[in-house]
Amino acid sequence: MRRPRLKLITIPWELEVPTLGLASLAAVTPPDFDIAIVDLLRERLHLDEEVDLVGITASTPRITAAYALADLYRARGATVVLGGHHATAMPREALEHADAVVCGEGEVSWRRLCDDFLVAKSRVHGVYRDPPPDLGTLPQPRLDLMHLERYGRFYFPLIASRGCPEVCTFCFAKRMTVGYRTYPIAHVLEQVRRRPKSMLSCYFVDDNLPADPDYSRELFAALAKTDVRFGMQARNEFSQDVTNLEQARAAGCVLISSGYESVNQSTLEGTSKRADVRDYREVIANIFRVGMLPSGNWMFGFDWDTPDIFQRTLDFLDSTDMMHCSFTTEIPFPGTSAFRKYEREGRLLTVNYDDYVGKDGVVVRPKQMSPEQLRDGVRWLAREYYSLARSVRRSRKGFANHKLPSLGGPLLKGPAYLGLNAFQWWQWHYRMVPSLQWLYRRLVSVNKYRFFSDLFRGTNFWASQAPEVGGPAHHSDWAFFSKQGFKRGRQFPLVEATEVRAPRA
Ligand code: B12
Ligand code: SF4
Repeated sequence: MRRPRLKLITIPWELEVPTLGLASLAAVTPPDFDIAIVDLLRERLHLDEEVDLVGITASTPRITAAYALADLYRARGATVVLGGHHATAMPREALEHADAVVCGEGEVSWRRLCDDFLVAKSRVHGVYRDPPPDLGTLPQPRLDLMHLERYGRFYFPLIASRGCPEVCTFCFAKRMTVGYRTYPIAHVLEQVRRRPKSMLSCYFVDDNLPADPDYSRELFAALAKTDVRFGMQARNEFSQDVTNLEQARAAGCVLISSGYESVNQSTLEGTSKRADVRDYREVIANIFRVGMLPSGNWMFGFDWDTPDIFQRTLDFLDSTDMMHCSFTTEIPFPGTSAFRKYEREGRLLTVNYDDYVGKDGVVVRPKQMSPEQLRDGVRWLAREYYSLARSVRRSRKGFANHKLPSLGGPLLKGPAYLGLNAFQWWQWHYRMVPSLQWLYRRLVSVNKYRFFSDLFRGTNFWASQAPEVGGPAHHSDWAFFSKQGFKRGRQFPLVEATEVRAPRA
């Protein structure tokens, strides 16, 4: 008898990084299965390949595509399971497209589900919700099942902890997991050891890696004995203590990304961020001084934000050494307390998940400005921050800081910082400038075809199969993936409130 075939599929947002979630599930899958992990933006999915069990992951802005794919596989007789953040928030909705939905951290439920499947596929149904796994017993994620050579060389995912002890209103972390738990340090070191040598740097996907100072001290001491170079996410209080930063730097940390969220103290308090904006300047300067890149995430459109928030943020950034930023409107993801609040107040402009993209997409009616002001304010800020003059200034500062790392050798240090800024510039401008949108569309759709082995794998299901099985009549890969607004005229629209349909939790 042939072994049951399992496909684990991710529908990423953009050309991103290897998905650790699916690699973690693959690691606990019983050996009875033939497993393949497919990243839909990295390779072609041949729908006619025989498959018995399909697991699909997608975040909210890709969930509509995930549902369509799930419907297709079910129509073809496969058993379909959905998991991840969105499915956890909306299990009943997800169950309309799948035989089973796994809520929260997946390992324990997935193992149980696979065992059910091996007994009889009809046993796989309904919502699986189990206690989170003991991180000390988890095997190494099976990243070897992904085509790692198809991803960039700067981001190999590592993980040392799960969860976050904080309770920010817009964040889903507390719904996904219980408290904050850490992996044994030996497990992390083994992840580091197994990374492909072609990877120039790694990234810890942990929400807040150094949430437990004792653990992080021990981890950094152990990492300092390796040659790994990495980025991580840390709350800003970690960076107030220069000793912490020096330990992280000695361990190989080159970038600290923090959710500063706002320069408006009322916003920090209103969203339970538990931070003091007066500390931010010192925190950013500390990171830079120790020789790491400070990267900041900023959100706009909260109830306490007035139209001057954009100028205030730019002034703040100009006066700091912040090297890298991401800007977005507030996106209340389903399952968060923010989502429930806006829903109660009737302020959600849309619950079409394709619009929950962030950046300049407005999905909530702001209190103290119009939706247009919010969208244009974020765009203005991104344009200004990534203007040529500011990019050059930041790159020069980076070049002059002798403690900062130089990817590719000292001569390439300046160009590397310019490249980082140019990349961010591009990420914003292809959303705002129609000709760059056009170019981006082409780049994404041809991406899959640059790999010789994929050229002869037959058609991808997005191209022709969907209408045949009653799925949505999309005519090309791109048309399907671009639903959320890359089509001309639909670029992150300000959707009218009439489009609201009630989501089911
Ligand atoms: C690293 C990261 C990224 C990276 C890489 C994403 C990737 N390809 O993995 C980058 C920077 C590219 C990124 C981008 C974005 N991200 Co992000 N990201 C994360 C982060 C910090 C870690 C993800 C991770 O690797 N976790 C570790 C693994 C082990 O856990 P996991 O992925 O959750 O998988 C477990 C379970 O979810 C479950 N599971 C997952 N899938 C499946 C499938 C099946 C079948 C089953 C059974 C179980 C299952 O089992 C897994 C093992 O326990 C999370 C926050 C977090 N801590 O999870 C946010 C998070 C996932 N991102 C989020 C968002 C919104 C985005 C963006 C949309 C942001 C934007 N506006 O551009 C994009 C879109 C990404 C996409 N894939 O479409 C949100 C998702 C919210 C939501 N409701 O969907 C999160 C939760 C952040 C937050 N707190 O709000 N992200
Ligand atoms: S500190 Fe970060 S990860 Fe923790 S709850 Fe707040 S936003 Fe989420």
